[in-house]
Amino acid sequence: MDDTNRNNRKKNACRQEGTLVAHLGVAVEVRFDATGEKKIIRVKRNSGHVVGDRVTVDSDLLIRQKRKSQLTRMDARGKKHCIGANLDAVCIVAACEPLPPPGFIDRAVIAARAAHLRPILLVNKCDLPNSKQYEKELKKTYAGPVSLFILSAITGTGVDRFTANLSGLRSIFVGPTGVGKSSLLNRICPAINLQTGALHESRKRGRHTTTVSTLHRLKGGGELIDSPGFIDFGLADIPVTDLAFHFPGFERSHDTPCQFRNCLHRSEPGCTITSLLDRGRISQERYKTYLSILHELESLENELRYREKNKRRKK
Ligand SMILES: Nc1nc2c(ncn2[C@@H]2O[C@H](COP(=O)(O)OP(=O)(O)OP(=O)(O)O)[C@@H](O)[C@H]2O)c(=O)[nH]1
Ligand SMILES: [Mg+2]
Repeated sequence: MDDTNRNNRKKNACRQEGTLVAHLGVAVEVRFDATGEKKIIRVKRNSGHVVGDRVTVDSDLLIRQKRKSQLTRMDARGKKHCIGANLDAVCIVAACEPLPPPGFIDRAVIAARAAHLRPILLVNKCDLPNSKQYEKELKKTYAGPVSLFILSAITGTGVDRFTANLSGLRSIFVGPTGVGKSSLLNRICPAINLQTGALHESRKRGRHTTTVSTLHRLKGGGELIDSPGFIDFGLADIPVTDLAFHFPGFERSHDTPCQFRNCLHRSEPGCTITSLLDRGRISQERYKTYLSILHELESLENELRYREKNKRRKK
């Protein structure tokens, strides 16, 4: 073996492939494929790495590999956040206490579908007396096109039925603070023992107990990511003409395209969605919600266009 080959072999020996399993701000934790061992590696605060990223580690240098998929949201100030990488499913956790902000579930379903991920709706805290009415409302709106599970992290109701669906998938829990994401993970895998936090007594809101996203292997196969709660699930990079396709409640329209490819389903002729609405096959409530999200996306597109124009003018 000549010197170059020997050096290359040495180099490759200290290169290891792995998965980013926790993001700690200025450091990340990587789990190596070959040994299963974990190592903390320092990174810049805004490195852009997220839990689920595939990485190559060369001594203390971290090289991120191309992502197969990612889930992104936009916060109230218009900043985009990648929440997880190389995912298969997004488990949207909701509860009757604290209730998610209006539109949260719809936006989460749309963001998941737009990223080619399977949305799963989890209605946690079914042991609470006021859960029944909430479950009924969510079932009416989402059950069918979106897989929906009613469960309780406290009593364990419905948890096995849900976890039977996770094998072989990498899923992420998303939801507002206090809905019970970490409690559910603890129920699924008691050994993980994540910190959970009681709701504020008077306002019945969560306390942002989880501050770091972490990826966990499940006994029955599959992986689950616990993430910190957040309330703004702004949609990022979804063209207005794609919105209806991802919108929960419009699935009936998928088989019959509208007359115009760029139809926004307001008053265009030959529109499948308004026709289904007229025949009562799409509910007024779903249509109204669609229009409000459409309006929001249009305003965002206009703002981005305006900013681009200004940038070009300044150059
Ligand atoms: N009654 C009832 N309470 C629950 C259930 N699941 C979680 N809780 C309670 O809800 C509170 C919040 O739970 P967490 O698991 O910390 O919620 P989280 O969604 O992880 O919150 P963040 O980490 O802040 O995003 C805790 O007091 C839990 O005991 C449930 O199924 N039923
Ligand atoms: Mg938590």
